[in-house]
Amino acid sequence: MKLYTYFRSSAAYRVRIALNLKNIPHELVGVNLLKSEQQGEAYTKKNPQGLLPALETEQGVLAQSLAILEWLEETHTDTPLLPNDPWQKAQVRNFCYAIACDIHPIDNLRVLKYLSQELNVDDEQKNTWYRHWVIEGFKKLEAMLGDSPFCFGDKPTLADVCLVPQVFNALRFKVDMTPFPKIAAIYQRCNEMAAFSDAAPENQPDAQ
Ligand SMILES: N[C@@H](CCC(=O)N[C@@H](CS)C(=O)NCC(=O)O)C(=O)O
Repeated sequence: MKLYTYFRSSAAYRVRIALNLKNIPHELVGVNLLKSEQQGEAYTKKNPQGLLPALETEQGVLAQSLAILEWLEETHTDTPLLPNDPWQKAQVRNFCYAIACDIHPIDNLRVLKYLSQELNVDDEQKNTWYRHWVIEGFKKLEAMLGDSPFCFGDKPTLADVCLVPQVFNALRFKVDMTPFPKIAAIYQRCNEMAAFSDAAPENQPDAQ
């Protein structure tokens, strides 16, 4: 399999973590978001949405990180990242969607670029926008967490897979994590595992 990725893409980071947790051999192919390579013909032929990540498989190319995660979960069952119980599974998905549908879309590159390039918002205002929506989202996530070592239980699930990249981004934009002790502790615990740390942006071949 080939994963089209950019070191700082948090949606690609989710898939990198899952591939590592499931020990799935794969090749990383860099697509530089700062050079807008995701909009070039070579890439949009594979993923018409022009966004990262995309996973090239024997069956074809799959995009949307959550669709990729679910497909990996169904096709590589040795290390499950979703609980068996339907109710618990729905809790994990609820947490994942809160990140991937409600936090990430309003803070990603094309939104921030539109704010600065089209609406002439300055860097400070742009960063305030970013931090505001992440902090609002993290308040809700913190309230959803119990006292388990990982988001839901004593081993990582897709909830942790989605949480870690979002926290990485928040720290990059200097979000104060003090009000979110549960999220911060889970982030630290996950990063003690090689599957997470190997997937971290600074450890990617295309890291700048
Ligand atoms: N919902 C999509 C989000 C994809 C997405 O927004 N990817 C970002 C990188 S994290 C991207 O390609 N941004 C390029 C752009 O905004 O032009 C997913 O989960 O895969």
